[in-house]
Amino acid sequence: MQISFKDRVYSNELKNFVNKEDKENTENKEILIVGWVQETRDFGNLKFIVLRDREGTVQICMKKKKTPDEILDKVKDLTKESVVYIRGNLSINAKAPNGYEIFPAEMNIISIANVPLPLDPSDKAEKADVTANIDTRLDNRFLDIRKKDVAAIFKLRSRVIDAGRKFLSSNKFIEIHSPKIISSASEGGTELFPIAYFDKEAFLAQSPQLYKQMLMAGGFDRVFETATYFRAESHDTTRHLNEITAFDCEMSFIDSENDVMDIIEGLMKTILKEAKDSEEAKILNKEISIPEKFPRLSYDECLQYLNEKNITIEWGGDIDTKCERIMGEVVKDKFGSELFFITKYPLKIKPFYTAPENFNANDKYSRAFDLEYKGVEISSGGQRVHIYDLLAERIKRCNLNPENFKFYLDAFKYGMPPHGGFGLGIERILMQMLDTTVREVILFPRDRHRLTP
Ligand code: AMO
Repeated sequence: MQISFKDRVYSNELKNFVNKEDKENTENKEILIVGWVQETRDFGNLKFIVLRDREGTVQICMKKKKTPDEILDKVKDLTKESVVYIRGNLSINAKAPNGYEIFPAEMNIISIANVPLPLDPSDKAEKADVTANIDTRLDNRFLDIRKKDVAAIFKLRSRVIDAGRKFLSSNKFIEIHSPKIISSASEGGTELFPIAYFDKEAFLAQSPQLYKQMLMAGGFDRVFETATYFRAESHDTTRHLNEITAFDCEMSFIDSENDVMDIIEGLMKTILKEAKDSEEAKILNKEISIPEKFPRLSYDECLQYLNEKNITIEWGGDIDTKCERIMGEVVKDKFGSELFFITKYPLKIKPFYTAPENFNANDKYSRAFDLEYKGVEISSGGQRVHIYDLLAERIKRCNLNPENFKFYLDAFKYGMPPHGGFGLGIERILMQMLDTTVREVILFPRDRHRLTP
C-alpha cells in the first residue's frame, strides 16, 4: 500500500479538529498520525495503543467488529517503541486522555523495535530512568530524548537560541560564520586540539575571537555567531565540555565595555523571558526569575565581599569556582539578582586582546568582565585593544609571538574602530537556568571521556 506522510498531524494538533458541539463532523475527519508505540493494552475485545510523537501522546482505540481484523492482528506483533502509521478517525470520549481518541482504519508497522530496550523512555518509566546512569542515557541518547522531560530541555534550547538570534538581529547584528580550522591560538596555547591539515600545523578553533575582531576593521560594525568552540581542557567537571556552543558577538564604536554589557543584559533578559513563559518551563517545573538590573561589581569589590566572608584572594588571583558560588549568594542576598557582572579584572590575568583600563600596557586594570548566573560564569568579554602598537606589545607581554598573528595584526593597520564583545556559553545558560549539569543540556557531549555517540 502506498503510504504518504505528507498530511500527518502531530498529536497536539488533534485538538484543533475536535468540536464537541459537532460530534459527527469531528468523527468524519480523517487523521494521519505517525509515532512510537509507548504502550499497548489488551482487554480482549478492547485494545489500546498509546502513540507518542514529538509533541505528546494520543490514545488509539480498537474494538472487535469496529476495527478491521487485520489491524487487530498486527497489534499482537507490536513491541514497545516501534514506529507505526495510523490513518483513522477522531472520536470524542470523555474517558480518554484529553477527551478524544483515534479509531484506526488503516495501520502500518513502519519499524519494529528490538526487545529489550536499553532504556525505557515511557512516561511511566521516567522517574526510574531519569536517575539511570547518565552514561547509559548518553549512550542511548536517541531513546533518552523520547522522554518528555529530556525532549523539553532540547526544545527549550532551540527556543533560547532562536530568541537570542532574533534579539541580536533586531539590534543590527549580522550573523557570521568564522573558520573552525585555525593556525594560532586566541585563548591560550594549552587548550588547543591539534589536527592534521596537509603539511601545515593547524588546530580546532577555540573561539571566533580573532575573526570577529577583524570584521570590525571590515566595517561590519556588529556581528554575531552561534559558534562552536573546541577546548582541549582536561577538566572533568559538571560545567566543562570540550566542544561548546556560544553566542559570540563583537561590536564597534563603543564608548566603553559598559555598552557591551548593556547588549548582554538585553540578550539575557530576552532569553529568560522567552524561557519563563515557555511550555517547556512548565513541563520541567522551573520558575525562572528575571532581574530588573544585573549589578556590575568590580573585581576589587568582589575581593572585598569575599574578605567579609573570611576568604582572602591575593590581588591578581583567580576568583575560583567556590568563590564564584559564594559571590552568587552574596549578590542574591544584597541585590536580589541571580545574574551579575564582575568588571575591571586585573589586566595580567586577561588575554592579549583585552583593553587595558587606560589603553596603556602598564595599566593595572583591564576593561574585561565576566557575567555570572547563579554563581557560575556564563560569559566573558570586554573592550578590546584597537591600537596596533599596543596590541603588538600586549601579544609580546603575554609571551606570544606577534609573527604568528600577522594576519590578525594587519587588520589593525588600516582603520580599526574601538570595539568590544563577548562569548556567552549556551550550555552554561541552560544548565544554570535549569539547575542541572552541562551534559544534560547538550545532545551529544564531548568531554574528557566521551567521543561517541
Ligand atoms: P571564554 O574562554 O571565557 O571567552 O569563553 C566564553 C564562554 O564560553 C563558555 N565556555 C565553556 N562552557 C563549557 N565548557 C567549557 N570548557 C567552556 N569554556 C568556555 C563559558 C564562557 O563564559 N573570546 C572570549 C570571549 C570574548 O571575549 O568575546 C572567550 O572565548 O560560558
